[in-house]
Amino acid sequence: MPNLEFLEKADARMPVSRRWDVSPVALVKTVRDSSAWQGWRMETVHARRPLAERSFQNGDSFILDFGEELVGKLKLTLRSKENYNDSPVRLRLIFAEFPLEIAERNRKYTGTLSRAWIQDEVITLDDMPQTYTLPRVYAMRYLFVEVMATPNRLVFEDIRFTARSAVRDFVPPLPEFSPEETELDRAAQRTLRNCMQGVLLDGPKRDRRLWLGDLRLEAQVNAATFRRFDIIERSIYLLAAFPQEDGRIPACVFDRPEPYDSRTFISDYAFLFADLLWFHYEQTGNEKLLKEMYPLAAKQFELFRNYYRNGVAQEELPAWNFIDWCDGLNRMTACEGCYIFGLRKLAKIARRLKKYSDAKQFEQEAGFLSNELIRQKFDPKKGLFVSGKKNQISCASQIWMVLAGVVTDADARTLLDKMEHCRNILKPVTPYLHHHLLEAYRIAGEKDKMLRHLHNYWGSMLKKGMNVFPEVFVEENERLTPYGTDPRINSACHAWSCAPAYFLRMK
Ligand code: RAM
Repeated sequence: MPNLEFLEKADARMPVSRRWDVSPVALVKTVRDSSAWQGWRMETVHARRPLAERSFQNGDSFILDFGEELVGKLKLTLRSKENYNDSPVRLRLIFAEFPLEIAERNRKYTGTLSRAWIQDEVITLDDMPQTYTLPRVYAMRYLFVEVMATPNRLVFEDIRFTARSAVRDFVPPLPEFSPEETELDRAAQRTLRNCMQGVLLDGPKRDRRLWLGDLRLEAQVNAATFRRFDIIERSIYLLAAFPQEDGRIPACVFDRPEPYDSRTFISDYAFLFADLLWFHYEQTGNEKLLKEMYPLAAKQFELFRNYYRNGVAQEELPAWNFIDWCDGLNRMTACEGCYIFGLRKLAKIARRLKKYSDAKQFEQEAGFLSNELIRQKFDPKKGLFVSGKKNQISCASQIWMVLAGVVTDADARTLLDKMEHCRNILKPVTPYLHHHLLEAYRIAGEKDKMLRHLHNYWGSMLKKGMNVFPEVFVEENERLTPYGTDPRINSACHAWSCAPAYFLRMK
């Protein structure tokens, strides 16, 4: 049974959806370009000529650029050149976040997630003239239109996109931002804006749901930009409304048509719940929420405490352990880092709520685990932490050892330096883990490295032509996808990648 009180509180925080109309800014075409993202870019054909001045016949197609990625609904106003409609009009539409989705539209789909995520439609319209709004919400910058069938020449009187989000306006850049920083900030804010719907979505194209781990990072960027704490609280209440029978907090929930649970659980996300709460408290002072959520946050550690009784787990935790979408990553050390990191935040919450003996117990446990990790998992020769039976070396382990405070200050700086210069190390795949790398640099007092990494990693995305930041980005492997072999399934606007708007404001 869901917690009805929390559901009611979530309801009370339902944001108003802002709407605004956007017209296309140019007619474009796809062009092969080895320097562009995935080998494709859009080239302008006409910047100004109104579409209504032309007419189209069977087999014709065109692509519109709306200037930036938006989330919303498409409205078409159509008429036939002659007023005699012997048969219906049939159109093929593709809504694209990035050029490849249109350029490679006819390739067989080879992804592992449902093909229904791919934003293409065939629509059939009987009456001309008519204005038609497609029922589905799309995330797109480019629209491909193909006239599959028309009884006579077809005119597109008007094509517009009604964008939607809980926020409309970006917050201004800081005066000291360089032009590139302003652009990084803008793309990051756009990414977050597009994901700010009824809840904080992971991505508006896919999966369109609220994930706990994503929310935690979105909450950080929100605090530095839009400051819509109502939506953060709504999201927290929704997650907390659906604990499993043993008390596990879901890794994700659905918001529509009515909130419901996914029965998905991710151990590291669950440990980080305490940090999400503490961060929200620091921003808002909402102690009531802390009190309401404390038992659930504490429960997540209780469920796994036994696995860490010897200081280091002997086997993988029996759950989905995420950390990053990196094939072959051993997640044991990083997960323990998340456990300790979360536990320290839980101790802070306990102290704030005057639960002093709980706080003390959590602090002691975190201290014990930290010492054991250094004793059992630190390789003094390499100067790096290892993970799993095969002593795997990954960036993920080092990042989480710093974040968990297992190593601090000069030791943390040395560790991050060793990590940077280690040749055979497993690197992060998602902006999610890269966000944590920035955070590790920040708390180790390496602000220059933090900014350098931000400019390198997110700056390359801009150079590749992105105006929002994606779910996965590995410069050397542009077609990488966590879901099979079809990059069209990837989400190009994924809020766990909006880090720049947060870290740039921390200088
Ligand atoms: C994917 C989503 C989401 C992430 C999970 C683990 O389905 O992209 O962002 O939190 O995986």
